[in-house]
Amino acid sequence: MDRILDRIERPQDLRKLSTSELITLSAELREEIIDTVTKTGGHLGASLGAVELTLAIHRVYDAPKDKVVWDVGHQAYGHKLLTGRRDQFSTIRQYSGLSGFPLRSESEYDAFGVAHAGTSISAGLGMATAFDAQGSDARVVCVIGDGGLTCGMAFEALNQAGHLKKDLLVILNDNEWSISKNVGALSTYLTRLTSRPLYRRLEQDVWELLGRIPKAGDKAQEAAHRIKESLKNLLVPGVMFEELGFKYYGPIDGHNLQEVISTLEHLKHQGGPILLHAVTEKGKGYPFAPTSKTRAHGVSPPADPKKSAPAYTKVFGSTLVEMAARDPSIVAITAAMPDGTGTGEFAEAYPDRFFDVGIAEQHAVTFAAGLACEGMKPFCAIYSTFLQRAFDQVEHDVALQNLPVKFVLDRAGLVGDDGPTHHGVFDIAYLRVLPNFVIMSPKDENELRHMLYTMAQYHDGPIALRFPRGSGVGVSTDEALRVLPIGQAEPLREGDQVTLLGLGSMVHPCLDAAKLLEDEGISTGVVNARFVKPLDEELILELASRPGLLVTVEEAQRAAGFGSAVAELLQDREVDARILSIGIADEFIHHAKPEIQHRSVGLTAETIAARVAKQVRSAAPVAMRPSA
Ligand SMILES: Cc1ncc(C[n+]2csc(CCOP(=O)(O)OP(=O)(O)O)c2C)c(N)n1
Repeated sequence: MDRILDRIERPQDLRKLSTSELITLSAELREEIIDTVTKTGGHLGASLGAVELTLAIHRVYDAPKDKVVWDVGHQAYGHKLLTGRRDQFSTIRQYSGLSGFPLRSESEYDAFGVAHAGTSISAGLGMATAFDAQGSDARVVCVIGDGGLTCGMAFEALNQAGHLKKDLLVILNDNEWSISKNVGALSTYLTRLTSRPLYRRLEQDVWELLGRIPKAGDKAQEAAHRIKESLKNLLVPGVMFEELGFKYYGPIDGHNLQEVISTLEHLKHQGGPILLHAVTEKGKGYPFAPTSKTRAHGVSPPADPKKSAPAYTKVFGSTLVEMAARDPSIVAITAAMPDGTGTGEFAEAYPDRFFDVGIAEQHAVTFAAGLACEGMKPFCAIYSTFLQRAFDQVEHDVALQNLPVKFVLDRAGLVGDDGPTHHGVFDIAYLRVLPNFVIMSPKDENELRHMLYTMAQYHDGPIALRFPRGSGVGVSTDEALRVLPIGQAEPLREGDQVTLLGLGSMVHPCLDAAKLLEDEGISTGVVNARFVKPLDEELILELASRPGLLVTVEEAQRAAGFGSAVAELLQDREVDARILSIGIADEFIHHAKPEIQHRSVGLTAETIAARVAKQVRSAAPVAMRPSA
């Protein structure tokens, strides 16, 4: 069938359409997004909820000259479809296809690269300030969700925007949902704003009344303004945005295209910082289950039936609940991701000991530090990539004071389709440099359970545990939990020519690689490193004193990683050993299926074996040191 969508090559084409055609187009956009994303997986709910906002913005503003800055960017699928990427849309999140997020290198319409929340107002304000300095009349529109607005940096930006008074439109896309239901005092405040018909009516009445006063003079205008202000203060608790220097408009129905377009047309010609509050429905048009805890936030492509092992996330969540039953000092903290981090189960079992702080990783860490000061055992569950944002809090508030905060870093390693914004590959580097930290990584779900128990029993300082996205390896789990000796590795297999020292997710690929090497006649041992810090110095020094090659393997950046720690140890002890460090090189890894990513960076059994075999062959027999 002839679709309007197929005629849209650029946003300017929208100007030719009537309102009823735009409404038809909104239905086509939804259909296209649902059809594609249910196959590829991706962020469905946010994009469906933002369809009318997207259409209205591109109808009224003049991108790419005007800049549209999406917060998080997971709601920008409609934007991609309207900005010349319709033909590639089916490749979204696939290897060498479109990114799931706005990306400057992908399109001139993607004004700012994004995926971590809360950045839009800061970036948009920077652009608006640049335009002002350059005398440009380009406009800037930021679109931020009610979840994104819980980020500290969003408020830092509002604070400066209200002060600088540059022309900036912030559209607050309020659907009352973050990934899960949005929580916190700010969310309650926004709900109050959206349920205040009395104020809207009174405000209307005042202006209507004024309209009837012939040629109202300055004094009457001023009096009316005062009446309006006092009504607001009486009926709207806070008027927070106006006090921060923004003109507040709304709330409007973010699905009423006509209303959104006419509001934007009006606002486009207003100066200064403006906040437009639009109320939308997350997942609009998608038949998500009414019980859905995430409003179709993200959907996965059809599951692989072979993968029956439980997800690491799930094992973490249920083990935490199990430990908490016996230990009332255990509390859990998440930054807006109860389901993603597996702490949802804990929230249900122990609601009084569970804290969803909003998208506020920095606060989460220092909040945990305070809890630890007073003898609680805070398990701070944050994805590896999102903890990056709280580095200073981790260093200054936790490590420096040697507080026993327990960091649980899910999605450590390559994450697949979400791509470089979400890979958890820097955590070893950013945690390893901090004195007092213990850092560990389990080889399977059973070891994860013991490591969690070890964390709970460890009181000497901060301790972090990193594990990968996805399923465990399918081992059976011990019922009784036990403490693992801090800094002790686990030898798994003996070999004379090579020892693979694998960390966490790389231990099993190392075991498989050892078999492949053995088949080629290269005798290979494997050690499960378990700890990045402290290292099992005794064992590593002993391994290094043997003839043959010592190979470290980690799913993280090589720079400042686990291999670097081993190399530093050997350098400090003046041990002259042959070592090879396998990890991720100095580059960002594109989105693709994890299997493709692992192969491309050399972290599969086959690629590890090939690399090691090459090294052994090229070095032997010259560099092979005689045994002591
Ligand atoms: C710093 C950071 N922490 C966590 C996340 C994970 N995350 C992705 S989307 C999202 C919720 C965003 O909610 P909102 O801004 O209201 O947008 P909506 O999905 O409702 O449109 C979260 C927590 C993130 N992207 N960035």
